[in-house]
Amino acid sequence: MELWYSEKHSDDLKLSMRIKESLHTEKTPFQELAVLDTVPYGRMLVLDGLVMTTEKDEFIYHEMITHVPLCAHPCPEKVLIIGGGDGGTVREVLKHDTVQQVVLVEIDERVIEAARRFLPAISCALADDRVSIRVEDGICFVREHVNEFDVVIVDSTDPIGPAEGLFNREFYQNVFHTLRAGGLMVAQSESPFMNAEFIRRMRGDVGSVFPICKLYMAHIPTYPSGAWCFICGSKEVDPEEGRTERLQGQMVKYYTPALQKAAFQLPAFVVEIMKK
Ligand code: SPD
Repeated sequence: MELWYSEKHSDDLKLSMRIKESLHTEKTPFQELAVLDTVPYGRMLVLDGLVMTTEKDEFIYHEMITHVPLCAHPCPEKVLIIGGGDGGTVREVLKHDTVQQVVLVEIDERVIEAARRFLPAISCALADDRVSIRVEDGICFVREHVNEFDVVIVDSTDPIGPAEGLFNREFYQNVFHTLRAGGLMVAQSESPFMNAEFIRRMRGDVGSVFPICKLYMAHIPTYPSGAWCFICGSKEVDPEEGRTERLQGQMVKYYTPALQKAAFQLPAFVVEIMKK
C-alpha cells in the first residue's frame, strides 16, 4: 500500500510526497505536530499540516535566514532566535566565530523535543554551551528585553495559529527596541507567488519601523511555489553588504559570498510588491 502526505497550497493545488513511515504524531498545547519519513525529502517536520523543514532541503532555508543578516552585521555577538525550535537556525548561527550567546525563544517545547529525538542533524547544536533555550512566547519576550541583541531572527511558522502575532507593526517595534545600535532583524516572509498581499503589508509594517527594509529570496523546494522571501529590517547597516569572509572554512551548501548581494536582486513582480 502506498502512503502519501499532501500539503494543500490552495483549493486547486497540493504538494504531495510518498511516505515511508509516520514516525510520530501528537497534539501539543499549540498545534498538531508530525514527523514523517518521506521518500523524496527524508524526515520532515510538519506543524498544523504545513511543512516546516525536511532533512534534504533544510540547509537552504536555515543558511539563508542566518548568514545574510549575520554577515551584514559588523560584529554579531548576541543573537535572538524567535521560533526555530527544530534548531537548524541555531546550528547556522554558531558557525559565526563572533557569536558568544544565542537565545532561542520557542513557544512549543514539544517541537524542540521532537527535533531532538527525530531530527538530530538539524537539532545537533541545541546542546551547545552558548545556547540558552527559553520556552515562552516570543511576543512577550521582545516586549521585556530592551537593547540586548545584535541580530534577531524570526524563524516562525506561517502567519496563522501561534505565529500570527509575530507579523505586525507592534511586534516589529518591540524587535527594534530589543536590538542594540546597529542591529538588524530578518523574518521569514512567505511566497511572493502565493502571498503577495501579505508581503506588501509586512513590507509596510517593517518599513515603518526600521530605516532600512529590504527583501531577499531563496528557492526552497518544499515550501509553497518554492519561491521564498525573507524581509530584513536594519537600524543602519545595508544587509546587501556582507563581511562574508567570516564564514571561510565553515560548511555551507547554499549560501555563497556572491549571494549576499545577489539574493536581493528581485524578479520584476516582486519589485512591484515591494514598491511603497
Ligand atoms: N510554509 C512553511 C514556512 C515555515 C517557515 N519556518 C520553518 C521553520 C524551520 N526552522
